[in-house]
Amino acid sequence: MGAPRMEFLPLEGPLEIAFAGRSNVGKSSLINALTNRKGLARTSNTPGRTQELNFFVPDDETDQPLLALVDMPGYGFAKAPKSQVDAWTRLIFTYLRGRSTLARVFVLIDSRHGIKATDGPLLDLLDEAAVSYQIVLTKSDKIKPPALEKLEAQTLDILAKRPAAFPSIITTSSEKRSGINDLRNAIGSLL
Ligand SMILES: Nc1nc2c(ncn2[C@@H]2O[C@H](COP(=O)(O)OP(=O)(O)OP(=O)(O)O)[C@@H](O)[C@H]2O)c(=O)[nH]1
Ligand SMILES: [Mg+2]
Repeated sequence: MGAPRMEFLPLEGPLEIAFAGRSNVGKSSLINALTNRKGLARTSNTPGRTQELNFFVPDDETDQPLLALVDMPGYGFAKAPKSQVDAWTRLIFTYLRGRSTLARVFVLIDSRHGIKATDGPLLDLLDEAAVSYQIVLTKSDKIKPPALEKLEAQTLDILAKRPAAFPSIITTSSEKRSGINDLRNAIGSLL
């Protein structure tokens, strides 16, 4: 189910796990890797692909699914008009601040770049609203192991000063399918 604006949000029900991060960081690709479904969430080389909050609920025999994975538009640079990007950002922030069934936000960070100033407003919001979040490094196939280790250590230092941040990170590559089981285990322990 897709929600382009707050009034289209589904009723609160299953626990929700949201995937947030800059445009093009790999949110939709990670949801596909997690679910083993190539085209479940639409991905693209062009930043600004995902344009609404998309709620993915597992097929289940019961009427009450246990969880929903929530793909979101990105923030920061996107190939879309500024007014539209501003509207997405408001939608994401309003949803994240006020959703009582939101169990965890995975904040995706590109392994090549680390946490940047554009991630600040999201992390500030989550810290201020005491919404539990965990950093997931993406595209780890694009960086050499020593540089990756350095970035992991730098990222943990930044997180130590952030009250709502989970004190460990998960490093992934949707392309090489690495770290996907770590992410599944993190979701499993939340459930
Ligand atoms: N090499 C590599 N490329 C990746 C990986 N994950 C995603 N990509 C590529 O990065 C681009 C963006 O991926 P998306 O999953 O669409 O990113 P997104 O964060 O959902 O982007 P928006 O919806 O635009 O905010 C695509 O070209 C993907 O193929 C990865 O682990 N490794
Ligand atoms: Mg996307």
